[in-house]
Amino acid sequence: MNTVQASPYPYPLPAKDSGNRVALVIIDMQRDFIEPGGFGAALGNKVEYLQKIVPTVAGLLKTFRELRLPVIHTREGHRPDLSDCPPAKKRRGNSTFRIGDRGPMGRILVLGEPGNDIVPELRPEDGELVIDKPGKGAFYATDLQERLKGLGITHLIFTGVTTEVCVQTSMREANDRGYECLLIEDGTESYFPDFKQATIRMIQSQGGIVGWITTADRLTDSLRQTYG
Ligand code: C5J
Repeated sequence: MNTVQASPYPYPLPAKDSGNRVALVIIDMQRDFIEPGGFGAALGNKVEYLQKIVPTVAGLLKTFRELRLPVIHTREGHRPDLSDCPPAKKRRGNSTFRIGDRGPMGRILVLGEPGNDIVPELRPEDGELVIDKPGKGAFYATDLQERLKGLGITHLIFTGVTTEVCVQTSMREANDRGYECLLIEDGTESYFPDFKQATIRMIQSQGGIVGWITTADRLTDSLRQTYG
């Protein structure tokens, strides 16, 4: 069996012709979180922290595309009438701009606005799944589970932002649904470095209660050996 060197122990990859598949999940690498003037910045966060993982995620995306393995992008956003945004979510934060308000990149966290776009370096290609999600978790109020089932995907590799909010929530949702989940340590980031470290410790604790942790290089080596 092919594995990825990971913590707390090696992560098993599905064999090439087993009918089970591994997919890359890129969570919310949107301008709203990563560039100045978006939702993240409106909440008082330093967006530069998140920008540094873009090349690493771009490298993984290239590998998955070369090996013809499936890729899933998510975007957190709401309908223009905000009918899918609970009032409690809109009230949160102590910011000048709230969800639906007009900011420098259009209406904050609203589908179709410039800020809702995925950053150009990671722009989805035709054939890649793009899941628009109104919540922090990628499975809540989306058809992600049905889409994964349809594609025979059983193993999910998580990257994106922010580690302790949308990435961790989505990974826990996936773990509860029976997916084998692996988080890429250098392919995820938080506005709070200690929150990222705490999330990594939580995931790999108790024998990998929520999944595994590895690095982009380790994953890439194993993917090329298994599927190249
Ligand atoms: C947040 C996310 N932090 N993508 N969203 O509100 O993590």
